[in-house]
Amino acid sequence: MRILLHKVGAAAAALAMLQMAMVVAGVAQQTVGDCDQDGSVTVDELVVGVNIALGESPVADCPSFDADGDGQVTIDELTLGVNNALKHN
Ligand SMILES: [Ca+2]
Ligand SMILES: [Ca+2]
Repeated sequence: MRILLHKVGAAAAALAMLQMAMVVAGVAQQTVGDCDQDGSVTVDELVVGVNIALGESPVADCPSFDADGDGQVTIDELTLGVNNALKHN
């Protein structure tokens, strides 16, 4: 009985680690600046990001530009978006 409990505990721990890995992978897969989640960053999406950075549009217009989730789009996040646009075009 004790061995069985030990195995159940190990399986639960392994499952928890797997779930965490999947969450991390999901975050890593998100492309910064890809507003419509189609896998590429287009020029119009970059314009949306610039407008958010300038405070002329709300972050809600393209939350994928806010890579660190602080509610603002900064120059480094715009740069990530531009790099992603260059990668996919
Ligand atoms: Ca896109
Ligand atoms: Ca941010």
